[in-house]
Amino acid sequence: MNQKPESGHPEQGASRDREIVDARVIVTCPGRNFVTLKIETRSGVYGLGDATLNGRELAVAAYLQEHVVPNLIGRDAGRIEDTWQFLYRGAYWRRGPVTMTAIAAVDVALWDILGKMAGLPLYRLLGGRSREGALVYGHANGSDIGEASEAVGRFIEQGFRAVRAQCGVPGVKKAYGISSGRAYEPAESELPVETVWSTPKYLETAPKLFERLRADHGNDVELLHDVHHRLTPIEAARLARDLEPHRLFWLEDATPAENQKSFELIRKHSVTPLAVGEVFNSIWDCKHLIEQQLIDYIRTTIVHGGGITHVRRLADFAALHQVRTGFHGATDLSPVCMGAALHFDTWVPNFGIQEYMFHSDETDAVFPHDYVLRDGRLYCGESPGHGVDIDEALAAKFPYAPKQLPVARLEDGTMWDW
Ligand code: EZ4
Ligand code: CO
Repeated sequence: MNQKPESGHPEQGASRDREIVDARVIVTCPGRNFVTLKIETRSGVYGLGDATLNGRELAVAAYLQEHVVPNLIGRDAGRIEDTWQFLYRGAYWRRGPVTMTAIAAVDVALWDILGKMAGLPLYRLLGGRSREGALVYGHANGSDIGEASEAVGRFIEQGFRAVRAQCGVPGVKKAYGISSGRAYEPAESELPVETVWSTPKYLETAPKLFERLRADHGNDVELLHDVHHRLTPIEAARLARDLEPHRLFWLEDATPAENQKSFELIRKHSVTPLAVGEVFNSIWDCKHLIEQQLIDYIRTTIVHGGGITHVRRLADFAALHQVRTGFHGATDLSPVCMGAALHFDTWVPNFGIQEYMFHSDETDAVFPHDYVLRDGRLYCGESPGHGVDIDEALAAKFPYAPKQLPVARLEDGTMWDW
């Protein structure tokens, strides 16, 4: 594991500079929990990787601390591919959200170090710029259709070209995606909040929301919607068909995708573009979906998909089937993930869109970064690496606070998908 160069090898000096001498897991809660891995080299250059898995933060922290960090000390930080293979192929228990988030943290930190040592922004290491900025979509929501439409209007006024819209469902307490004032943060309490779900009521409301949005805001703005895994395949097919006249950019997570073939049913009935994959962790979770062209956008992003090394393979595979990227970008993904994702978005040829919710001021202060939002697009910076840092002294002032995501039950009490 400690590949020591032969004495007299020309790389010896450089390789000694790249030796990993420290790796630390930093858990902080500036408004919400984040887990960050900081890897330091003998030369003093360090890299950061996001390791946040919403509601399961300490599982990843322990995986890193107990099982990964001891393997990192003494390794060459420049051997990114070999380290990835060591952590994935070398682990008998592979894949799964905890493992793949831990691997992602190491991988992104090593790419960050490579960029800093080369003096190059990450997108240039990947192959250079394919576009000036990454089209993003914001999150508009309201307790009813009227409020949701006003919220969409506010996003358009701010310069957003694409907006995700969610609204309350009459008769449903706490529908997915509806905030009470502040930015939407679903992980609210130490034990899961129990929400109630009614598919018939939702299927009544959702098409009316988009009919109203097109009437109020016209056809120029791109509109998106997240079903959040609540429908069966045939119900999802009906919703996709009912939404067709309103020309969505995408319909997200229309049905759970453990059974990838279930999307064949939706495709048979509708040309509404489909997005899937924020809960996926590897290429194997979407192989059939992509090969059979059952989806249009793949949402698996860097932090939960094994880092840049694996998501790059996934994006290349998707490109062969004309599937484009649409990375998850909710606030539970830290600015470190967002920074890395934006460099990736700047390079990846088959880019579609990037999700973006504003982080709190406290989060932005803990994670200083150089990406900026302008006219509905996010632009990565030019500083070496991914351009996101951590203020450790400030992070220490926000101790971890246990919080879990809600659960959903049908009106008769049956457990459902949240
Ligand atoms: O519920 O990130 O598209 N965005 C989403 C998010 C997810 C949260 C879960 O941690 O579905 O709001
Ligand atoms: Co989603």
